[in-house]
Amino acid sequence: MSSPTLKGLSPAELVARLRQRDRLALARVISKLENRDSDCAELVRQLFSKKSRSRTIGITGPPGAGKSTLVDALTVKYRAQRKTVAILAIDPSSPFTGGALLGDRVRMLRHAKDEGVYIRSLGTRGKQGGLSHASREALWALEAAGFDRILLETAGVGQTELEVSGIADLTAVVLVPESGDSIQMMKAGLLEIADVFVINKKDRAGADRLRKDLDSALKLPQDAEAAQNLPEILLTQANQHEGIDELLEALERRLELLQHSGVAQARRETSLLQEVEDILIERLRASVRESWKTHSGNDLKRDLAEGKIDPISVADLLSGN
Ligand SMILES: Nc1nc2c(ncn2[C@@H]2O[C@H](COP(=O)(O)OP(=O)(O)OP(=O)(O)O)[C@@H](O)[C@H]2O)c(=O)[nH]1
Ligand SMILES: [Mg+2]
Repeated sequence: MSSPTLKGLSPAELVARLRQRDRLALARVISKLENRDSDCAELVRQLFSKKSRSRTIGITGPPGAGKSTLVDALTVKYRAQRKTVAILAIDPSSPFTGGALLGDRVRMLRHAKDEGVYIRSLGTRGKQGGLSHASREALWALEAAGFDRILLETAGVGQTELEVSGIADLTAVVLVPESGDSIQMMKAGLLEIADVFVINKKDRAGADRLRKDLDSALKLPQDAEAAQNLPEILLTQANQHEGIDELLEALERRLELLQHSGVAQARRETSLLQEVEDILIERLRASVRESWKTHSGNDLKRDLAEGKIDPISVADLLSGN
């Protein structure tokens, strides 16, 4: 992945190459971000400096729903429109990084020689805060490299997906007829994050039923503005490339709508504020750990364990209050 010709390049030089679409430089930069390399801060400064015309589409949903198959099918369509595509797969559970999972890799082989497609996956390495930082920053790297569309795939349904949906311009939630009833989906927070719903595997029994359930769940009493912006529901059979044209059109329509209504800008701002907060919280954590060392930390820990002092008083002492 790393090229000898990149050795010794400064962050500014690496990013300059990345902006020229040098794939090795792009891969190198993302790896450094993922590994929280000491160059990270400087890389981010360099990456963040320019406005981007890239649009990021988050694709999320339960394991095996067909997200990767959809991403592949969408990529084919975007390429037919001469749009460049970056695919970023975020796998919170996987310790493996630097390449797509095996099945995906086979499926993606068809794009291997296409300069207009870049595929990358990110694991979390179990570091706190690692996922959100690395994934946000990796997106900035892909934006700096000028991809028209960035497809961000996240596996599973949980906190990570909700978090990741915050960094995409638009989130498509993929469900399958087996996904269960709409009440469960509401509980999982999916209704709130979805801009577009995809019911994939429409060849299976229950797709229409799910569409009806979803439709009525979405139409529960809403204010007039919300009612106007209800997410569209699309049915697809991704492995046969069925319904993909309609899905792409719906995604593009929604991107346009979000752009014009100012929602896109508001989301970006919220995401950036969140990033600043994450950075500050991480720094505070580090400084808290440090203060246990510098003060009479061990004595305090013992007193706390023996009930001689309460937690609030310990915090006051550690923070110098
Ligand atoms: N019957 C049917 N199978 C499909 C359809 N779309 C995808 N599949 C199959 O479903 C399986 C899972 O597809 P993936 O695209 O890997 O699903 P995924 O959501 O990316 O899975 P994870 O990344 O593991 O969460 C594969 O065997 C696909 O071939 C469909 O529309 N109908
Ligand atoms: Mg997948």
